[in-house]
Amino acid sequence: MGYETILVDEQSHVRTITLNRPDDLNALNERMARELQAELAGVAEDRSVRCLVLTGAGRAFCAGQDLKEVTGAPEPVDYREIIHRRYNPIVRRFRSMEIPIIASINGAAAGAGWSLALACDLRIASREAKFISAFGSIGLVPDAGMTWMLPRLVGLAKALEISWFGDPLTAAEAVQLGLVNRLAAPDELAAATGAWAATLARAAPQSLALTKQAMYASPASDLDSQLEREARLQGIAGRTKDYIEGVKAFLDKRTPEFTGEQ
Ligand code: T3D
Repeated sequence: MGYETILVDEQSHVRTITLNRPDDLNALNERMARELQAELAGVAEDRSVRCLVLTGAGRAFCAGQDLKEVTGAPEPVDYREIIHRRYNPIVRRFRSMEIPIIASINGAAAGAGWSLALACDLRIASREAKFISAFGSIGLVPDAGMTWMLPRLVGLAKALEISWFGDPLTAAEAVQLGLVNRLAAPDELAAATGAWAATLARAAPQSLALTKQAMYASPASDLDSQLEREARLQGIAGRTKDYIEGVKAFLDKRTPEFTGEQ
């Protein structure tokens, strides 16, 4: 499929989606939201993809909603409807996809752009990246899942501080707060992301998927339910060919070759 606002690349089972409106710092417009949704739907169906990377072209990751698109509209913009149509399906899709999703944050992540990065499973950032809530500065409420993810990652008080004051966070601060997993020098980000993604793409797909399922279920779960969930998921993992391969490779003292076959 030909896209206008995103680039898609695939190497060794790692699909990379690059937000590609660099002149507007990859701000999200209607077309980009639609193209992103279409591509994600394709990835979700494609069993050959074992890891997804989301990044931005140029000097920013994503500056959030395209403010040039919404200003000057003849009618007041119905943000509730826009959010239902554009952002929520993307965030829900990220959460329901079984494969690991890495945000490779090459520069500024603002507003819904930062929310998208938070909706990914893991984040690696350029040391020069910065994170700006941006919603409050223009009189809006954090959206695209930010009020769900931020308190879970940094705690309630810090989430409120970030949202109310809107001060940009540096990449180093983001790591310290647990918002970003790893940092890389700007010119090493792509390679570091590639190496990280390749490792995940070689791992046992069912093990990754079931682990993702268990981890995201955890905050809303009590201990007993979570113990039950672990037992149920382990029952599934323990019946996979990859489990047999993993044990065999260990005993043979070799690297396992996981296929994701049931
Ligand atoms: O609509 C809804 O559905 C409601 C939901 C909203 C969700 C949201 O995301 S609200 C938050 C929207 N985003 C922002 O408020 C962030 C706005 N941008 C910035 O604060 C800054 O651009 C950055 C901190 C991200 C980067 O600053 P800087 O100094 O490096 O770059 P700049 O000079 O501000 O921007 C460069 C260009 O990108 C500039 O265009 P120009 O003047 O060269 O033609 C600027 O207008 C454009 N740009 C940056 N952000 C956006 C944008 N264009 C459209 N929309 C943007 N969000």
